Formats: sequence, C-alpha cells, structure tokens
Amino acid sequence: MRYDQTSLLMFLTSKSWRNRWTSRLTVGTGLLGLLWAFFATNGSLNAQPVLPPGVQARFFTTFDNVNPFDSVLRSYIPASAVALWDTVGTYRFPINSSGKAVRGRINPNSTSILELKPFSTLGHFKVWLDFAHIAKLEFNDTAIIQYSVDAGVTWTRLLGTTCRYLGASTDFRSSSRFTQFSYPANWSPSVQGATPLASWWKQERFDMSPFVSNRPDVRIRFFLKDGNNNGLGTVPSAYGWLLDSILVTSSFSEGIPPLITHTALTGVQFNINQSFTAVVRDSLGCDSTGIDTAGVHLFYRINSGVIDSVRMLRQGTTLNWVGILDSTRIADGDTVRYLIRAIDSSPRRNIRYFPNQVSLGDSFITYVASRNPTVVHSAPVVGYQFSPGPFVINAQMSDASGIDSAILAYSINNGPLLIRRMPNVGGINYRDTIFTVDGDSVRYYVEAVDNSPRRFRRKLPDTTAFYSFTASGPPLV
Ligand SMILES: [Ca+2]
Ligand SMILES: [Ca+2]
Ligand SMILES: [Ca+2]
Ligand SMILES: [Ca+2]
Repeated sequence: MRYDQTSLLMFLTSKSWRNRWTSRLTVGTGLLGLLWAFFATNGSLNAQPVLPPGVQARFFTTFDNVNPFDSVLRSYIPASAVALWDTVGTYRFPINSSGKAVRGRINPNSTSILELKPFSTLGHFKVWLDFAHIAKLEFNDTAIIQYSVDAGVTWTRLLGTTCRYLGASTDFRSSSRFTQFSYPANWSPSVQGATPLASWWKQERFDMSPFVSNRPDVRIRFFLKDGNNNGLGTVPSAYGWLLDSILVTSSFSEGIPPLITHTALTGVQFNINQSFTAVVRDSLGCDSTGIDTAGVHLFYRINSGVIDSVRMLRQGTTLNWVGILDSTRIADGDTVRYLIRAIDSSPRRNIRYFPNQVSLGDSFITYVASRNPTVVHSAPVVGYQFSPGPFVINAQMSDASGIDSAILAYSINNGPLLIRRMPNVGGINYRDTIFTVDGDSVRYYVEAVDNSPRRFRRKLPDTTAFYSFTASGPPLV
C-alpha cells in the first residue's frame, strides 16, 4: 500500500487510544489524506489517529483524561513561575471532538516549556512529529520545537527546512519559529488581543528521521520564550500557544519503491551483443533514499534456461543504468526473456520490477537475438540495360555473429544456376561482376549466410525468386 508520508496523519476514534502516551500500536488502514473520524463515547466525541500500515505510535496525547499532563513535563524559567501551561476546555483539536487543549503562556522575560516524556525509536528509521496548534503570539516572542537524544542534556531546534518541516506555514519555513504571523490569514496578526477561533487550528508535521531515528531516548519539547520583556504583549495581550493532539509516529523505513523507465526490446530482432539502458531513480519527494548502487540488475532467461542476472551499472552521475548481455551468454537466434529489478537504499530495501510484477519472474520482456542477417541491395539491375555488360552487383551484408558467405546466384539465358561467393570489398560491402554478351538475359539473387552455428540466411529479392535483366538487346519500338 502506497501512502504519502509527507501528508498529515489522519485520526480515527478508539477508546483504547484516549489520551495516553503509548508505543508500538499499529493500526492497519490505508486511508489517505487528512481525515478525522469520530467515535461516540458516553455521549461525547473523541478522535484518534489512523496510521498507515507499518507506522507505529511512539507518543500520543490529547490532554483529555483526568490527568491531562501525565505524559508531559512542564517547566519554567525562572523556576518560580507556575501554571503557565494549563488546560482549556474551550478549545480542542479536532474541533468537533470532546475534551481539552493546553495553553502556554509567558510572563515578562520568562520561558515556558512543555516537554514530552521520553520515548524510543530503536529499530525505526522514519520518525514524524504531528501536532495541532494556534500560536497567538506577538512577533517578538518565540515558539519553537526542540529535540534531545541525550536525555535532555542538549537540545536542538527543529528548523523549517524543506523535507523536514512538512507543515503549511511559509513563515516558519524561513524563521523556524511560530507566531501569529505564521498563518497571517487566520491568526489575525493585526489584532493582538483577538480571541482564537476554532477555525484557526493548524496541523503541523515534521519529519524528524535524520535527527531522532533509531534512538533509545528521544525527547521533544515545546519552548515558548518572551522576547521583549512584556510576556504575551501589552494589553490587550496575546492569547498564548494552544496545543493539542501531539503525536509521534515511526516506521522501519520509507516504503516507496524506485522508479524504472525503460524502452522494451520486443518483437523484432536485436543484437546478440545487446546493451540495456534504463532510467532508474528512487521515488521522488522527501522520502527518497536513493538507489542501492549494487541493487540494479537485469534478469534474463535464454530460451528455456534458468533465470540468471547481470548487474546494471550507473553511468557516472546520470540516472542511466546499463547492463550488457553478450555472446558469452547469448547465441545467434536465441530467444531472450528479461526484466529489470531496482532496489532502493532504504532499510526496507523497497523493490521495483520492470515490467511491473509482484515476484521476480512473473513476467518478462521477450525478443529474439539477431537471427537472419541484414542484407541491403539498393541498386538491383533489372529490365533492359542498353549495355552489353559486364554488370557490377553491390550488396551490404551484416549480422551480429558475422557473415560466413555472401552469395551471388545467377543464370544466363535460362542456363544452370551459378553460385559465386561475393568478395568482401571492405566493411559490410560485397561486390561481384556478372559478365554477359549482347542480348543475354540474366536472372540473379544475392544471399547472406551468417556465421552462427545455425547458419541463418537471408536472400534478396525476398518476394520473388530473381532479379532479371537483359543486356542491351534490340531497342524497344
Ligand atoms: Ca484534546
Ligand atoms: Ca512578549
Ligand atoms: Ca524509496
Ligand atoms: Ca545471425
């Protein structure tokens, strides 16, 4: 099942999920897009996330149970500050669910920190943070998210980097902090004291994989700091930072297989020494991990033999990969069946086949390695020639296994058929001469015999038995 891991998670309701931090809970569903489903419990609606296959929750809270802060730590600088993080019953996300959200505030020159209790991401190489919020904060104050992988000794800020920040705030992309200017169309930055509306909720998503994947102790904190010694601003001061539905999920690996573009060699004949080119890349987008450099192969089957393979090699820094089947593997006239397999460099090693198939060998592309030679005789001698001769016959003959014989067969005046070997006059060019006298009528054909063990042949003309001409002769009247 393919899903876009850069999109926000969906939520569905389930009582067992209600307001607790949890781990290794997998919900098998393949729904796509942003979706909240609701489940009525005791007359109230609760919402829970729907996770794509293979994705597990590492941390989840909606602050809705009787101990809404049981999965987080609240701290303040200076430490004497209290109750600057508290629940509010007038807001929640999803907006149609029941329960509460938390609201963070700051005093002048103070910092308020909401820290998630530690969780492990061991064995998983993709990690995402999702949450919903309204940052009704003046421009000089700072709402940021930090993480620690050393038990809280050092903290690093999450930036608005492409492919790391997956939310919709263009402001955060450049500033890496949230204020009321992060969503200026919704968060009413021109009215500092405006009361947030339910419609202001925004969902954010961070791909934290490069920073916190496969770690035994991961901590995340929401960090709200006064930047201008006035707390949330002069009266009417800003509302603060509303947060809800904080969710950390992980999966073993990105799950999107590579892409292969290839023009199939089908139907007609191809060379015995055949190179195969394919454009191979990992899936586009932020989850691309690249192609395993030893992970692109051409699998082939000669006639009814077993399946074998050769590696395809990347051509420099291009996306072109080339594999070669040559006469050490293929004989003239063989039927070749082949397919291409590419593996990405993710931990899961996602696989793509061309032609697309579930298991290796389900389907092949089929072609015949060069069998009959190629013969070109572009200037056949036909009709009345108004010359007593001799007549020069030119032909080009080629074959993947080489030309064993170039044959000129002719008869004069319905006499016996004379078979001659045309001398090679350089490259693929063969030439011979038919000697005639005035009035002779001549029939002839040319034929190439290849150098394969089976001595495949091709003659011209291929539709009638002979070319025929008359040397000079009486003028037509
Ligand atoms: Ca809630
Ligand atoms: Ca302030
Ligand atoms: Ca991939
Ligand atoms: Ca041949």
